[in-house]
Amino acid sequence: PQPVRLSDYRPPTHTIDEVALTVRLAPQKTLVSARLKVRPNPKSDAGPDAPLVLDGEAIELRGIMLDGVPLAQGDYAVTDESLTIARVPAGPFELEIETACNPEANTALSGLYRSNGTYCTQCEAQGFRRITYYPDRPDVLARFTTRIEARRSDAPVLLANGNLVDSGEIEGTEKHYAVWEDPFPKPAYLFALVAGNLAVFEDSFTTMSGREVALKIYVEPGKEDRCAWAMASLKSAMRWDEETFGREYDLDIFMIVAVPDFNMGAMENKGLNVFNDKYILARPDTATDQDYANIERIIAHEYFHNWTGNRITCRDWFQLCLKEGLTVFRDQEFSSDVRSRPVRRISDVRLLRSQQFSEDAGPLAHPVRPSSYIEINNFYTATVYEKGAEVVRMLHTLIGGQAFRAGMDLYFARHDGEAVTMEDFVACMAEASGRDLSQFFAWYEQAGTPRLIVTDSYDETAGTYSLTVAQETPPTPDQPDKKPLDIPFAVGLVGPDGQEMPLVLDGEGAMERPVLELTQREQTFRFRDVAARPVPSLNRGFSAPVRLETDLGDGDWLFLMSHDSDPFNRWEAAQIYAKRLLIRLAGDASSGAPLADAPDFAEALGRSLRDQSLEPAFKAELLGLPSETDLAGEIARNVDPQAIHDARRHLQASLGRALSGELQDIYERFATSGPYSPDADSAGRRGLRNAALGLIAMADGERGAAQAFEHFRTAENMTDTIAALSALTRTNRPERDRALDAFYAAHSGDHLLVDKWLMLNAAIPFPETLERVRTLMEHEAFSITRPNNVRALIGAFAGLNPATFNDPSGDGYRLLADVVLELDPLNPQVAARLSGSFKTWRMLEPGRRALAKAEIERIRACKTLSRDVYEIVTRILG
Ligand code: BAL
Ligand code: ZN
Repeated sequence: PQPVRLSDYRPPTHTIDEVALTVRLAPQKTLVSARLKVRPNPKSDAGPDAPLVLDGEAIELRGIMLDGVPLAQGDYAVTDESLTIARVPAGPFELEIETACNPEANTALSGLYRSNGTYCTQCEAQGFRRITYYPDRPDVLARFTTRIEARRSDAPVLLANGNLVDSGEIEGTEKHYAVWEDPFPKPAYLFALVAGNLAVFEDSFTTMSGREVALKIYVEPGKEDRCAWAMASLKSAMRWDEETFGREYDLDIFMIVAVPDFNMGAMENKGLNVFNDKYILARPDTATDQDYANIERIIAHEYFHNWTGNRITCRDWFQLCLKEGLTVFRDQEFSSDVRSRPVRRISDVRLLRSQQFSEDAGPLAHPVRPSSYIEINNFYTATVYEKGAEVVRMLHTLIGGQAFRAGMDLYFARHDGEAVTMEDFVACMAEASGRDLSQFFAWYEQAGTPRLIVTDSYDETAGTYSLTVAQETPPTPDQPDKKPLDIPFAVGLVGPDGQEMPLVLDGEGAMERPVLELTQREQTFRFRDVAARPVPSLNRGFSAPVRLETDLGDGDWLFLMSHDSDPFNRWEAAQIYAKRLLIRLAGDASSGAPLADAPDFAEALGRSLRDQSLEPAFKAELLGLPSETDLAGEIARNVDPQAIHDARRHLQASLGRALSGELQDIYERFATSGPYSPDADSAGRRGLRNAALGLIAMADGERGAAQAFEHFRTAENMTDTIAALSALTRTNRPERDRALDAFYAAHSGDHLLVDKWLMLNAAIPFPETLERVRTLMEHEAFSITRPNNVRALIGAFAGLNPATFNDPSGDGYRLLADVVLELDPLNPQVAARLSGSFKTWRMLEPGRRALAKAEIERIRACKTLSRDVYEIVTRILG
């Protein structure tokens, strides 16, 4: 397969003004008639005589007419990927194309498919071409009218984008129809159609200008009682976007459909969002606090796309971060406002570190705006999404909130209805702030996580304190040399008494905002009026997505953990302390040396747990040690995943013992009674209590497991049930399987809970899990064609269970490769994502490295690989 390059971008030869689709649904043969109003694009450099090339894949062409005249076979050429009409009129013309597709056979879940009997579509990035022949690229924006026909008994509900303009029976048949009209021009990737037997949960929203919008959430019948939280989240997101960005919803109806089989989390189709049902359905007895928070976040994310993505879309797929980075930033801000800002920041940074930093440090590293791809679906990555959001956040920090809002207003005013680039977005920010952002732009183009090396010096006599910051971005594939970046570096100085010291820059005076701007390879900042040697608090709030290297010692981190006024950096200090400790312990575990306890760290944690000024959710985050993946990334060479696991277990057990008094006290004090509420405070209290339980269970095998089992037995909501089970899965005690069996027996009829059960099984960190996972693949609860099943069992095994996945026998790698090869012909997108689990193979110690490499090579040797998997394994092998 050939790569597609950003530098080869050309405007489309033709544009489409209107699309009238008629979709006659049938499980194995759906007929699609597409009437397109086409005209040559005056902006094309190909001239008006250019042939018309339409994309098409896995569809059967049944006929074409141009301006009402059927085309003969010699007038056009069809390949597996396209339909070309060599001679088309130099002015506007109408094209009518008849095609057929097979939704039932569509296991790739791209285009039109069936999920548990419901017809639904997924068109981003390039699924529309599996429905009809079309210029399937985001810079072709057309108005769509969609007529759907189906047997009423099969599909009583017929939905598409926009407003319903007609519906009725088709006389003489058992069929009915509905016609939907979307007044907003859109690219094909935002097209959606849903049809099936669905129940609806309804509400309404009055917009800031007083318009009434009907809100409808469609779910499988019987699940209407699990929609209230999604609806409340939607209304809260709609209000927030009005208040924060002045953005009002634009259609009279907003619909969400929840389906069980979906490649992604959700999709922002215009007026008709389609969701993986795990991000819609919630009841206290079926969903955890984490599920509730995810639902709120993802509902908001998809809703926010209506302006950042739909009204203003991407010129080409290289600009994916234009909508994704910006929309993730918006959903982060939303949760920060409606929940706790520091806690959301911590969870975003955890995600960034575990997913994006590891991506950026290995063979799959790519810039936030990539410059080439083989398969665009492989670029829905942590880099585009999470680092993309960090880049927007840095812009916000550099130019300030007011200028940022002015930049957004300008962006919406200038580009509404257009398909644009990152340059267009950044130009709005530059104009609104009056700043030159050309150096900043390198964040979009340069891959790799920058390292900041910070040294300091204090001159007691002069009362000055200097920070020298050097920046360095490591080489990444195709980018050996890096330019210095424009980096907002938020800092504070903490005095020996734990108080914040003033920041007075020598020669410049008191800093208005405590943010240094790094633009050179090395810079020194000198502060004056510094009465005593401070401890620097660096990169506050994680103002830049960088790795920090400092001379600070263990004592400094413990000091910051107790005294930093920036809550994020209090947490960060604990993480860094723990990371240093764990790396030492992993070294000891590897060499068979005894593993020491950590009384100083335990004492500092104990102080924080007793600190009444800290919120429970924040304390729960303090108790969460850096992940095994993060530690592997820090060690970076000759990684022994088992030693990391042993070190982390040891530290958890040791903290559990040292803090047993505090932890039991929390466990008892935070016991709740009364009805469950998903609000952030209540969730934070449960989170802290469950984090305490996790350490208690690690500290004392027998008593801990008994307590966790009792927690499981008496749980009154799914949050506590899952917390008990995850504490038990980390033990090797008989209570674990008793609880898992009881859970499955109670919930085998609920696919979302079955997925939780699969995930818990896959995460058991002992070698027997290899066999367990293979056995579960044969279980009635598992089907390889259901992405949620695959992610829950195989994704969790490879992603959440590093010790077992990296078993020294190589069996974990073999299992993953077997699944990738089996899944690839069925669902290449999900197979490719799974194959990405091999991305850190080069960091491993030589034995495991060789075994992993052999399995990746076995995948690559397959002659019939999809483009998706081919691209990932080729890049991984380098
Ligand atoms: N556009 C794909 C799903 C999402 O990021 O919202
Ligand atoms: Zn998105």
